[in-house]
Amino acid sequence: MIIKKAEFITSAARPPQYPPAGVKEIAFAGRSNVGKSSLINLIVGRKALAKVSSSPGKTRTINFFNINDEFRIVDLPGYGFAKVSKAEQESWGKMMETYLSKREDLVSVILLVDSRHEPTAQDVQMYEWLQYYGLSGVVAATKTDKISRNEINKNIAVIRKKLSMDPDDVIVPVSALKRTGVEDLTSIMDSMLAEA
Ligand SMILES: Nc1nc2c(ncn2[C@@H]2O[C@H](COP(=O)(O)OP(=O)(O)OP(=O)(O)O)[C@@H](O)[C@H]2O)c(=O)[nH]1
Ligand SMILES: [Mg+2]
Repeated sequence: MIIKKAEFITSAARPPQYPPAGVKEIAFAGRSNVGKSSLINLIVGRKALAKVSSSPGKTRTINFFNINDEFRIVDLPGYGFAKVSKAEQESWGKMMETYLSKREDLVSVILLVDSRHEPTAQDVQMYEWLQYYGLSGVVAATKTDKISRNEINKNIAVIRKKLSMDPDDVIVPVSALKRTGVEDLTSIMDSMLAEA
C-alpha cells in the first residue's frame, strides 16, 4: 500500500452525517488512549491527520479519512474512558453499534489493544462482537516501545489467550513512536481490501 493522498472527510455521530456510501472502509477500534489516532497517522504518513491527545477521550465521534481516493480509514472513538457520564457512554454505544452493524461498506475492523496489559473486559467484548459480525480483521498490540522484546512475546501470548484467538488469527505488534509494525499492518489492509 502506497499512500499518495490522505485527507480528512468528515466527523459523524449518526448515519445521515456519514460520507456517501460506495467506498470501502477499514475502521480502527479500541480503548481510549490505546493509540488509534497515532497509528492512523503513522500509516498515512501525516503527523496530525487524526487528532492525538495526552488526555484520553480525544476522539468523540466517528472520523472518516479518504485514502488515495480508493478507500477510507475510519477512526472510532475509544471506550473505557473513566471520565464520561452514563449518558455519554450510552450515546457512544449507540453510535458504535449503529456504525459497526449497519455500515455496508465496512470491510474490516482493526482492534487495538495495549501490548503492556492484559485485555480488558471491554476489549474481550469488542473482539467477540466483531467476530459475531464477521468484522474481526486483525489485532494490533500497541506501544511496544514501552516494553522489552521478551515482554512483547509474553504479553502477546496473554492477549491471544484472553481474546480466545485461533492460531491463525493475526496479532501485529506496533509502535507509533518507533514506527514499527506498519508494513505488516498495511499489507494486511491490502488483502482486506482485495478480498472484500
Ligand atoms: N510510547 C508510545 N506512545 C504512544 C504510542 N501510540 C500512541 N501513544 C500516545 O498515547 C496517547 C494516546 O494516543 P491516541 O492516538 O490519541 O489514542 P486514541 O486511541 O486515538 O485515543 P482516543 O481518541 O481517546 O480514543 C498519546 O499521548 C500518544 O502520543 C506508541 O506507539 N508509543
Ligand atoms: Mg483518537
